[in-house]
Amino acid sequence: ALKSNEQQLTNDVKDVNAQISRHVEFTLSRQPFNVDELAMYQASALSVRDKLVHNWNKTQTAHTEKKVKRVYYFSLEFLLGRAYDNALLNLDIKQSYDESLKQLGFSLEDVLDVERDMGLGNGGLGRLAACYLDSTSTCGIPAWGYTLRYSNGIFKQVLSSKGDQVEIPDPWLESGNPFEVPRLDAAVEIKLYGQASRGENGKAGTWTGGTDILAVPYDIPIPGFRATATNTVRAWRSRGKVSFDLAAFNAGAYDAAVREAEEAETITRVLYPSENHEAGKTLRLKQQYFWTAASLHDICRRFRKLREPWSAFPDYVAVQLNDTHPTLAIPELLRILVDEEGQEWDEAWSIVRRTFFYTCHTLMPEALETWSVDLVGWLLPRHLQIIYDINFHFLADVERKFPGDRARLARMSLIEEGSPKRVRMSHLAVIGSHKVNGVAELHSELVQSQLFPDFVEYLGRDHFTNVTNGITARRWLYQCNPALSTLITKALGSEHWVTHLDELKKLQKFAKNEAFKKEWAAAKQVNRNRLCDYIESTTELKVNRKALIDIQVKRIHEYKRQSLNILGVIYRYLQLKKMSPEERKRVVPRLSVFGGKAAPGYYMAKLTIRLITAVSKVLNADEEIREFLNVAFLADYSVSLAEILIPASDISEHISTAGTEASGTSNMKFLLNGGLLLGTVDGANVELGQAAGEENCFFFGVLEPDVRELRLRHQAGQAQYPPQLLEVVDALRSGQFSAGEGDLFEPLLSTIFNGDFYLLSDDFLSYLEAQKMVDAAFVDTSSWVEKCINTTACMGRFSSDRAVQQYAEEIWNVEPVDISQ
Ligand code: 26V
Repeated sequence: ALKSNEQQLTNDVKDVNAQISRHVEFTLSRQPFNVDELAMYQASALSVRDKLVHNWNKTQTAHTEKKVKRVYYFSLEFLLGRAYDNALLNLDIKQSYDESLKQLGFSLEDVLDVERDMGLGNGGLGRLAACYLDSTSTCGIPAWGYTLRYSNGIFKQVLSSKGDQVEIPDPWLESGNPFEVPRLDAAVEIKLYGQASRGENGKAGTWTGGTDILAVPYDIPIPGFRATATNTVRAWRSRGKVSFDLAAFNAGAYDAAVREAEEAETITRVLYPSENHEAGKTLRLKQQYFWTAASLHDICRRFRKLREPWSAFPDYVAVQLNDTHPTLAIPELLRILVDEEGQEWDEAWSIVRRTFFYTCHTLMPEALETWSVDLVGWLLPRHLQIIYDINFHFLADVERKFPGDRARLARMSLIEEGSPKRVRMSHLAVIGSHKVNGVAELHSELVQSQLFPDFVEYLGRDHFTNVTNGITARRWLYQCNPALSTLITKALGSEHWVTHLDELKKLQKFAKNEAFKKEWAAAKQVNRNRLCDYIESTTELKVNRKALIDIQVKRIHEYKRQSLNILGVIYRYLQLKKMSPEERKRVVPRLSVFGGKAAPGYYMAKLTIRLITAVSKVLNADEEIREFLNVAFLADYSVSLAEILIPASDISEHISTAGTEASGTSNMKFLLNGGLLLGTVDGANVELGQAAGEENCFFFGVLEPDVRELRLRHQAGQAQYPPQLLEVVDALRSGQFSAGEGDLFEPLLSTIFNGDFYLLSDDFLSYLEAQKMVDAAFVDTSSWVEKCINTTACMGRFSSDRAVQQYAEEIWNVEPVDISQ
């Protein structure tokens, strides 16, 4: 019989050497003299995977034997970044590998650098999914992530010589991925197109004809920190059902023979690179259905093995919908229950509503998904019937509760009337779920008052709740910031804080300890130097290493207001120019760092990048000024680059117009790493300020309740523009930052003078004031460091462990499982 190979997994250096050599010889089929860094990465990573697989199998066996309830996190994006270093740390084997690679003639650091990021996401929403899976494993919560295995992740960003964004494809799988396991045996068939018929009075309907596509799962292990529990991200790849059409092939029509397979494979060929903007593309809808149908197929197969009645489905299955992207799962589960499993409509609808939970991640109207009825009917004819049937029952019920209120019916309907008619995915997600949550306290309030007020009245307040986002301290402190982590562990006496982040509170008693403060500042300097080295090796800049490092990194979007930041930089520059050399010496030197991608079709975002790079060129060439003010735009912001940037900040900027940023999560990461917050009263900034103490943050800007009124004032042409802003605008219009081309940035400037939807002019002065306070505070190093320590000490509640435990208890009703017994 087959036996476990556990004894081959020990972590003594000589055993690790042998494990790696075995993979070099037998998996890679290479000769020992022919091993380059890539081969060493692959062989050593595969040896790490072996150890993960061992824990992984134990976990899955325990979950199956104990018949536990599992949570399934449906997310079109999982921004996992790199896996190798994370696995080494979580398994506590980094030292063995460091020593082993040394003995084999390599440096672990260089080998880790070979790995490409898993860039299967755009930004906050995808990285949140990755943090949450990390926490489910660490906390022992049985969980699966379900997503798509895009062969091209988020594009690589490079800058043209003019300073414009250029997008390059990211074929990240080109040299293989040692951290995934293909499960060819678990492939499923997914249908598209075809014909549908309704059953009589709520009985089974049919869906026939159409095209069948194969969904092949690739599994990625997600290890817990120092824990056996290892959950899974299952990523589906689309394939043609037969690799080609044999009849066509035999008739000599070779290209026609492979066309259908090619078309099928296109579904998972690329991640949509836009955020907060509805693309409305057929391929995106195909992705959404392909993914949710394959995932539900998997979940139902697992459930059937339990031999329980379908009414028990929600006792074993909780599905979290990460935004509206997976909403088709709702009609798909209804279809399975009614058409395939013979359940009555009412019973099936009740099962559906106890299974799903929906997280809303935005307030932007343009990011709320709707799909044209014609497109849905063509691609998914049976699902369109089911959506209409849900709507029929739903509107009848609304009519019973609010008789005669036609306007309300029109507002709430799943179908938006118009030409073309459209399906409102968020309405379907709200009524098809057991609970709806926003991602920060302020956001959850606005979800109820601005997005779904009718649904709050209809379904009751309890249908809506808040779970403030969180981040994993494993990647976002322990892994990315060894200098500070070591100091914290030394001060607190153990690594317990890594899984119990509230323990950071105990750092408060060191906040006035001069020796500790020195060490804290030294750790920060290590991280600042690492970033400065990176900047000097990737740009033409020579940076002042004593400068205050001010960072804004996130997707480029008008509502996030990178433009406010860069206009502030220009203002600072103009003031420096007016000063005498003596006066300048009293100014706090500043390094302003920007990073972030613009959606390829987002003109204003791309122009913002051009503005930042243009300003950077002028400032950095100005010999009088450059020791006092530098601007760096770092290309290709990614998880790996964030790991270098976040530990190095003195302040970071989170300056969205009040009421536009749902939460933000990098704000939490920066503060956890001992940087201070410069921000508006928006998203999770509010709670970060409450936790850290407002005396330790720099807040500015108008408040959310005033935004409406201010926008109306702009529309009425009654707005005031501060002279400081006009001074900056004049400089830009003079062509000073665009080689004399005075109208280059006019489209950006004109949004400020035409409606100023994001209220730049209203916030400009208070932004400059806040920056002045930053400078003043930074001069007093001792009290600055104290603020930093006290801030880090208060970040416990922003742990994703807290967030997933809250989901598990208050929403999913899923319990942690002890794998060891
Ligand atoms: C929407 C769309 C619309 C169609 C085209 C592709 C696409 C891709 C993503 C999205 C979702 C946008 C919502 C989003 O990313 N929200 C962010 O979620 C973070 C995690 O909760 C939160 O911290 C950010 O504030 C929020 O902007």
